[in-house]
Amino acid sequence: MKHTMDLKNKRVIIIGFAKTGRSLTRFLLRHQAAVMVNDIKVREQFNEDLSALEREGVTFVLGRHPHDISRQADLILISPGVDPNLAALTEARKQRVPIISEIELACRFIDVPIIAVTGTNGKTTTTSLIADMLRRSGFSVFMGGNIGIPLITFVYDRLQADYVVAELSSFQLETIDAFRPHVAVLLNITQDHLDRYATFGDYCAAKFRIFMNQRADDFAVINSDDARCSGVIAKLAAQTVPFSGVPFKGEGVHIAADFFYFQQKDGSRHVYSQSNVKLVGPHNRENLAAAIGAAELCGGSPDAIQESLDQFQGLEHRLEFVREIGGVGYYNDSKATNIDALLKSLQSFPGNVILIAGGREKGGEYDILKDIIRRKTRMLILLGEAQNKFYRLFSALTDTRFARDMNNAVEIALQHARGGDVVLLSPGCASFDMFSDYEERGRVFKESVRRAAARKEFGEAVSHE
Ligand code: UMA
Repeated sequence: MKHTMDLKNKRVIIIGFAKTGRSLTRFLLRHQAAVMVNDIKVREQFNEDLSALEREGVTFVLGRHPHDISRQADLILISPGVDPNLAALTEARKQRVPIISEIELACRFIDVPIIAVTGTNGKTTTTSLIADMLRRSGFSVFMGGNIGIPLITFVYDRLQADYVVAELSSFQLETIDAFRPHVAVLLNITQDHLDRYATFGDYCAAKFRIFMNQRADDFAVINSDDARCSGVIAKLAAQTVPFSGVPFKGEGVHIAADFFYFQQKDGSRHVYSQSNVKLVGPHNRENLAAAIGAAELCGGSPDAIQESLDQFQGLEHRLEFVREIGGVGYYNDSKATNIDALLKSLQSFPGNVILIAGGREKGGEYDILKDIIRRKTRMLILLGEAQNKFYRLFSALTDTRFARDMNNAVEIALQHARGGDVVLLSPGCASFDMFSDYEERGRVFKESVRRAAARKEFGEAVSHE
């Protein structure tokens, strides 16, 4: 899909200087653009010396987003975390200065097929599975995007690959223009990021942009059991390849009790066994089905796909088994940053869950959790800014406690857990009220569990003496 952009001597403003902004800066300097970086943070908030980049010609405008900054630009590149409705960007649109995302710029320089994965939940798991299935099939793969590696690094580092597999967020898709994945995967859409979008419809519309430049020789792998996702099928130019728990005619993946069936256009099938799959929960069945569909469309070999299904261990912070203490399983699902992800993690256990939840709310309808919290939790331990709201919503349904911090939450869980219980960190909220990100939150949880286990073992050793 390569149609390169001439950046030499172009005045380019990068808004946001973290992972994306840094990668873009390096890339643009190499292309001899005149680079200005604009970030709301002040200089002292950056843990690095910016003067080396200044010596290379980069101008930093820090501490605010000046309303008229676009007057000095031919192009604006925004980081995903920056809201495109900032006043400075509204002004830029008036000045007709193009505003694009990093993935848009990257795709102009990528000449291998892109497999793009979006959805509210399951993106990282599915992206990693597709990359794994294709690698096991003998292809070279670059994996990047929302997963933490900006796509532009593939271009900057002059990497070679047969496929680029990209996890994409709605934020990244908001400001694409020509970005066109050969295979676009839409996993599910439920409420999330309602602190950024005015309506749920706006959030869905951002996700659907993944399909907007696809053509008849491209593929859309879509969860046809999700009404929000399947509603878009009739409007697509690409060939639809659904995945579903309900059998259907035509090309796609059908999930049955112990098998996945990939049905080809001619009606013939590849059958995949689920018996050795390690990922738990119904949502992971959907992620696996989507990955099979994408890998099959890219020429993945059935043997390699089955091997991946059997061996893929799951990812850190996603229903990650931490350890057992006294017959109680501790699970880290810190990546569950929205209501639907919390719902899905509770669906993955039969019951007797001591749930640690809360953090910074992102909006949405928490009421959908009431029934499952009543049925599956023995105790709810609350953390962070959402504590009071969660208490109001759920304390009548289960034994509910407040925790001061993660250590205290784990301590309370340890005191009350009985053999056969599950202690589950699945916050249903963002982490930014107490941690730098969900990964730090997950690591602190695991460290607290490790310390609790050591204390318990030590305590037991003492009491035996
Ligand atoms: N900033 C401003 N003005 C603003 C907002 C932010 O100047 O109004 C500045 C901040 O001060 C900071 C920088 O912008 O210096 C942060 O930019 P960013 O939030 O885009 O952070 P990056 O490090 O570039 O990370 C982004 C994605 N972050 C977000 O979408 C919030 C990363 O996804 C992604 O891995 C990375 O690009 C590479 O593609 C993370 C994420 O949380 C994992 N994604 C959300 C999610 O998964 O729910 C969508």
